[in-house]
Order: sequence, then C-alpha cells, then structure tokens
Amino acid sequence: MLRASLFLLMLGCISSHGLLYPHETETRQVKSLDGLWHFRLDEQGVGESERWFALPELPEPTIFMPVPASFNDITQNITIHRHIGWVWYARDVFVPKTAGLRWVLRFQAAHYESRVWVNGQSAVNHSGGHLPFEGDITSFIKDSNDLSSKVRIVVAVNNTLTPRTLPPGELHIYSPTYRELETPFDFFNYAGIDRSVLLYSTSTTYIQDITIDTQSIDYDAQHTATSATLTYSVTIAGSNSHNAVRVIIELLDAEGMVVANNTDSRSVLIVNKPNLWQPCGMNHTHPCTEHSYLYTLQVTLYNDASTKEILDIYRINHIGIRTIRLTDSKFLVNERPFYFHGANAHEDSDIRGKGFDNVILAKHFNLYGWLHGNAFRTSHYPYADEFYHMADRFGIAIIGEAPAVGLAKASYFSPETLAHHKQVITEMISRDRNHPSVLMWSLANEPASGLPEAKDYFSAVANFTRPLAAGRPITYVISAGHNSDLGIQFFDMICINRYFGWYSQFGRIDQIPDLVTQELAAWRQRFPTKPILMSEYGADTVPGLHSDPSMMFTEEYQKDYYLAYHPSFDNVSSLIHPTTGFFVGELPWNMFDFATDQSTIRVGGLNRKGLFTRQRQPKAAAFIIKHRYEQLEAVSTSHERIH
Ligand code: GCB
Repeated sequence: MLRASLFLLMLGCISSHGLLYPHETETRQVKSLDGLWHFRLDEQGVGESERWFALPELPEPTIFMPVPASFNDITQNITIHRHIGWVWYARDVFVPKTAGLRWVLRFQAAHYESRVWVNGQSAVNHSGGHLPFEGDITSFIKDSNDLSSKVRIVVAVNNTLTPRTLPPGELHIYSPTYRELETPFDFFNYAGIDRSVLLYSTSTTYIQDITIDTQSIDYDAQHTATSATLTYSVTIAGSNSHNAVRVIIELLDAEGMVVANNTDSRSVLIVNKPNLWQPCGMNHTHPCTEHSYLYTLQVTLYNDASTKEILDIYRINHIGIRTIRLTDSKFLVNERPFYFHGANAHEDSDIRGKGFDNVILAKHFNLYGWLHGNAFRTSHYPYADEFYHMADRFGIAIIGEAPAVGLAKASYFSPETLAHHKQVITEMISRDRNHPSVLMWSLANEPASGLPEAKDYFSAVANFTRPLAAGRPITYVISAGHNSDLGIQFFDMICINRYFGWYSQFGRIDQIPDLVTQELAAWRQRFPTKPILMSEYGADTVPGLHSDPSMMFTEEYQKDYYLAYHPSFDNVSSLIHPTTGFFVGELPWNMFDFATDQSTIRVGGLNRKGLFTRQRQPKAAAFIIKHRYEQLEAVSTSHERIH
C-alpha cells in the first residue's frame, strides 16, 4: 500500500533533463519547422560515409515528405512502405543570430535512431522512438548581416530495431532482396520524423526544468477542499545560472489571479480553498466533454534582486491539484474511489501512420467524450505531448506506458536493455510528470514475465522507478498467468490482458463469465493487497460483417463478447462493492482499428479490435460500451476516511 508519507519522500528526486514543452512566452520564440522536407531512402546505408549531411542538397532521387508523418504510407511505393534502415530528411531555415539568445532545435520524436547535423556539423543524436530530444544550435548560426545566414538541417533516421532497443526487434537477411524485421509486438513499425520539429529560443540564462506535485489536500467534513500544499522545484541553467539571479514563482487560477507565490527555487505553495483537478466520468465529477480545473504556474527569472530585467518566463498552463493513493482494493483520486473506464489506443491513422496530427488529436478526445470514456493507456509507448495537454483539460486519466513492448525472450532481459529501459523511463517521467492526467506509470506491456530472467529484471526496473515516480503507482501489463508471473510482486497494481473467447475458447461467449470470474479471483488470492485492472480485452471485428447467432469477426460477436465480461467485473468492482470489491477498471482493446504487420490473422494489415474503425466511425459494440459507461457514471462513490 502506498502511503502519503512515501509520496513525500519521492518529491523532487528526479534529475532534470530539460524536456519542458517549448511554449512561446514573452522571452521565448517558437518556430515550427513542420512542412515538406526533402527526403530519400538510403538503401545501401552509405549516406554518412558519403557525407550527405555536408552537401548543399541530398543526392537524387529525393521526394517531398511531410513532417510530422511516418514515411511509410505517404507514397504508392512498396519499397518505401517496408523500408528498413536509414532515411534522410533535409531542409533550410533562416535563424536570426541575436545577442543574449540561445536557439534550440527540438524533435518531438523520430523513430528510432536519429542523427542530426546543422550546417554540416553534428548537432544531436538520439536513440528511442517516442520521446523528444533537442540540441543547442546557437554556435552553428551565422551572423544575420551575413547574407548567407541560412541554417541547413539534415536528419538521418534508422528504424532498425535490435534485441537491445525498446521495443526490440531482429533483422533477418535472407537474401540481397529479402530482408525482414521481426517485431515481437502487434503494430506496424511506422518510422520517420513522426512528431513536430521546433526551433525555440531562450535567453542564455534560462529556466531549464520545473517539477510540481500536490503534496497534500485538507478537507472539511463535507469533503470540500480547504487548502492544498504543492511542492515544486525550478532548475536554472546557462551562462549566469550560478550568479545572483532571482526567481519568482506564481500560481494563477483560471481567471489569472495569483493564488500563491514564492521566491525560492525549491519550496512549497499553499493554496487556500483550491479547485481540484478531477478525472471526468465519475458520479461526483464532470462529464468527459467538459473541462477539469487547471491552474497556471508562472516562473519568472530576473537577472538580480532588483527584478528590473527579466531573463526568462515560462508557464505551465496545465497544473492540476489532486492526490493519488492506492489502498489494497481501491484507486483513490482526491481520496475518492476512481474507476478507469475508457479504451486503449495507438497513435495510428490512415496515411499518417504514427504521424502527429491535430485533426486526429481533436477527434480522439471528442470520441472519448462521446463514449463517456475517462481513461486510456498510452499503449505501447509515450504519446505526443499534445495528448497529455488535452487529457489534463478534459480530465481523462492516462496510464503512461514505456515503450517496453515485446520483451518476449530471455535474451532480451539483458543489462544493455535494462540500461536503455532506465533511460526511457527517466525521459518519460521527466517529460510527463507535471501532467495531472497521468495517474499511473506502466513500465512494460506483456513481457515474458514467467521466465526466470524476468524476476531480477523487473525488481531492478521497480527499484529504479520508485524514487522517480512522482507520486504515481507503478505497474506493468501482464499476459502471463497468475501462477507464473515473477515480476509484478515488485509493483503496486495488477493490470491483466485477457482474451477468453478470442485467442482461446474460439466462439464460446458462454465460457467467458466463469473464466473471467476465476481469473480475477486467482489474482486476488495471490496478491490480496493490490487492486486489479483489466488492461486489455477485445475481439477483432470486420465492420459490416453480421451473423445471428453471433460468430467471430462479426459486429454481433464483438457486442456479445463485451457483454459477457461485464457482470464478472461488476461482481468485484470497487465502485459497486465498496467494502469487498478490488477491481478498479476496464480498458477494451482497442478504441480504433490500427495497422499491423501483414499476417493470416490481420485482415488488410489491420488489427480490427477497434470499437471504431481506423477512420473513427463506430462499430455496433461502441454503442454497448457507451451505454455501459453512462451507467458506470451513475454509480455514486463515497470518500475514504483520510489517514
Ligand atoms: C495484446 C497486446 C496488444 C495486441 C493485442 C491483440 O495482448 O498487448 O498489443 O494488439 O493483444 O489484439 O492481439
């Protein structure tokens, strides 16, 4: 059981990595480099030795490639679609050289291995496909009175996965024309510059990182919050950071009024009568189409105590005051039981692949609102920042997942993978920890956790993450059986993926209720102090395919499948049975159909377990889930006694 005192110890322990989102402020400019870049494949892998990064143009043949987007589905060319290896992107940009400013080139993500050159010189390299990286490029910028002050940016990205990457993969070279990347996970290995590229400026002494957590909330007898204590820390970096700089920290309410302030770079803010951030879709909170309450944290950096000259201003406009606490049977948000009812997702859509797109983002949240869905797991990797900003606003709970999917073999539990796993956990938490919507960290999906190697591996992952976890419980998502898993003992929650009536008991909807009931009871018996969540369950469904009685792959089967699981959930729900229940949520697999490798079980190269098609149109089961979630919202919760 996690206790409030434990959360206190955890505060402020994370090291800074400067992953603050590049917001524009009075002192910071942000320039988008999204658009059409020059692009080409490097099938022979010769670009670096031939110094393509130093040429005025990439060698032909080049094409225009949109950024952000995965490159795979943009053309009709199957070679580009299934390319494995290096691809090259290039574009020019004009950047003014300005005294007192530094310019940072930021990639919101590129999959998987990235090398970036600016004006022919190496600027930044990164390994990992789903988190931002950046480099200070000020020294590469020429004087603005030099008429050739153009900055050339060249990026090489390689999507080859290895047993040491996350996710892992293995390249098989069968002949000069037949290579396959074996990917032990169930989504297409989309690649390229999938997220935005930004150029932003800061002063040479600047705010590098900010962390903020709700330490505690006091309530009156009616459970109205009377005050809240937030702990924060601000890291300053750059040329003058060790000299007499002064920082002012202000918390602004939704009307822009200062409700708390401080002048220490690491301290607390006390807020009287706080408006709490609430997850949506609970009886005592707001619908998922409306907004949660957010504050803004404003940090202003002055060059000295006289506060005459502002060096830097940074604002986080998604501060939510809320606490999280697990008991042995409940997931409490603001000391009230929370029940996760949403659907898992993927970053995936037609043409764009995993490319970030505001259209897809807005539709995503509109559909969760329509569904009354209050949660999603960022299966199976951290999503683009914008998803977390929207989730904060609507109050949709996020289980933030590390890209450790496909740890399927003993040889993958290596010291090198563990070191990289720790790196991505650090980067993920550093980027996402200030989002109130992130309620839990999932550190892997369906590892082979029954293997002896998994025990020490996950013990090490849990020990490493706990001091960084910023008040969130930690878990990983399990496919292993209740008597074979060796790693979850080190974590806080049990999250299980189960496909009775799909990957087993084909067509036997009638067998589902007993199997689900037995499964939940067995896990509970082994771990009586850890709440349980169904983190995946679902059935492939071809839209428009019908049968009565229902048969696998039809819309009727998907409906019957879901209806068969729900009574077993309700029998042990912590919401419906506050004293005996231990089941804290259900996340269907998947919200949307998504692309996979081609295989005999993936019609048209899609996993079709979506409640919605890949084009975001509902299948019949979406209406079943919507109806259920409306009913779940009506279940009232009482607040726990505060310890
Ligand atoms: C799972 C995996 C998910 C797959 C899903 C399926 O258990 O976690 O990545 O897509 O099953 O549909 O097979």
